[in-house]
Amino acid sequence: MKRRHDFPALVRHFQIHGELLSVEPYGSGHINDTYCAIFDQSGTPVRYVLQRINHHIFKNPVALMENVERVTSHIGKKLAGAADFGRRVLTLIATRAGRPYHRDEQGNHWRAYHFIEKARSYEAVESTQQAFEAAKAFGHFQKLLADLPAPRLHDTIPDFHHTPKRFGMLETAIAADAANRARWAKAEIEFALRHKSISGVLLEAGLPERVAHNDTKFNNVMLDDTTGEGICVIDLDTVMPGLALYDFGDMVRTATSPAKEDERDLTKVEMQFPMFEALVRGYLASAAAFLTKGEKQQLAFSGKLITFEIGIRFLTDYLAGDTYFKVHREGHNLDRCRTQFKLVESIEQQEGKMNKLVEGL
Ligand code: ADP
Ligand code: GN1
Ligand code: MG
Repeated sequence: MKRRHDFPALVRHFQIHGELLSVEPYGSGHINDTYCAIFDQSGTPVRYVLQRINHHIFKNPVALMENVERVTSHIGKKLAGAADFGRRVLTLIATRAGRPYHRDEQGNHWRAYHFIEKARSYEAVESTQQAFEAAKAFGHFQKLLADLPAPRLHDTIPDFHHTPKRFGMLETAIAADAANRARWAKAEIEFALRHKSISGVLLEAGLPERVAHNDTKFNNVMLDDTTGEGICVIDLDTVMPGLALYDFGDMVRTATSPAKEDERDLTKVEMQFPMFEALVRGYLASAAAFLTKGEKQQLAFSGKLITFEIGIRFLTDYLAGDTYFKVHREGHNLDRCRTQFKLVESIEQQEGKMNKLVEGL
C-alpha cells in the first residue's frame, strides 16, 4: 500500500523556521517527486522546494547528494557577491543533523532548496530570446564547473549518455517484448534500427571529458520573469563527467521545436532554424572560449543524436511496460518517442544548413 508522506514531521528535519502552511506537488519532471512547501515566517509566506530522490533510478542517493553539494558550493563561491547571487545557484538547506539530505523511515532520501522566486521554467520554447538565454545559462554552468577540484564527480547513473548501450537496451526490449506492445510500435522500431549507425559517433570522436549537466531540458533552467535571463540552472542529479555536447544536444532536442515533448499532433513538431541559431549563439556566448574545434563541429549532430537517444529510451520504456519514466496516459511513452523521431527527421532535413551556420560563426 502506498503511504502518504508525513510532511509536518519531514520538514522538521530541515533547518527551516516557521510554521508549515502547505505542501503541494510541483513541476512536471519524469523522475523525482517535487513539492512546494510554504512556511509562515513571522507573518510572511516563504516557499521552499522539497524533493524525494527516486532511488530506483538513482541507486546511490548519498553519492548523488555529495555531487550536488560540491557543485552548488563551488558555483556559490564563484558567484558570491554577484548581483542577485542567491537566485543564481541552487542552495541546499541542511538538515538539523547538518546533512544535505534526510533519510526517512521508508528509506526515502529528501532534500530541500531555497525557492528561486520571480523566475520560472517553461515546458516549451516560445521565442528565440528564450532559446538564447537558456543556452547561455547552460554554457555558463559548464564554464563555472570547468575547474571543479578533484576528485572526479560520482557517476550517478553509469553510461547515462552511452547511446550504443542505450541502443543495446532497446534491442533487448524488442526481443523480450515484455508488455506485448512491439506490434503497436512497428514503425518506430524500424526507424530506430535504420538509425543505429549514428549511435557511436560522439563517443568515437575523441572529445574531452568535462563536467556536464547531462539533462539540459529547456524546463531545467529558470528564466527571470522581468529580464528573461537564464538565471538559474536546476535539476542537478545528473551533473557528472560527460561531453559538453550532451548538454548542447539536449538543448536542441527541447528548445528548437515549439511542441511539447508528448505532443500528439506531429505536424507541430519541427526543428525551427531560428531557434537553433539562437541556441548556438547563446551557447557560444558563454562557452566559446573553452570549446574545442572538434566539439564545435558537432553542435548540429549532437542535437540529432541526443534527440534520437531520448527517443529510443522512451521506446524502450514503452516496450518494457513503462517502468522508468512517469506516465500519465495510455501510450504516453510511445507518444514521446514519436515526437523525438519526428524531430530527428526534421534535423536531418536541415543538418547541412545547420552545419553551415556553425562553420560561419
Ligand atoms: P525533476 O527531476 O522531477 O525534473 P526538477 O528539479 O527539475 O525535478 O524540479 C521540477 C520543477 O520544479 C522545475 O521544472 C521547476 O519549475 C521547479 N523548481 C525546481 N527547483 C526549484 C527552485 N529551487 N525554485 C523554484 N522552482 C524550482
Ligand atoms: C528525465 O528528470 P527529468 O524529467 O528532468 C530524464 C532525462 C530525459 C528526460 C526526458 C534521470 O528528466 O534523461 O532526457 O526525462 N532523467 C533521468 O524528458 O533519466
Ligand atoms: Mg527537471
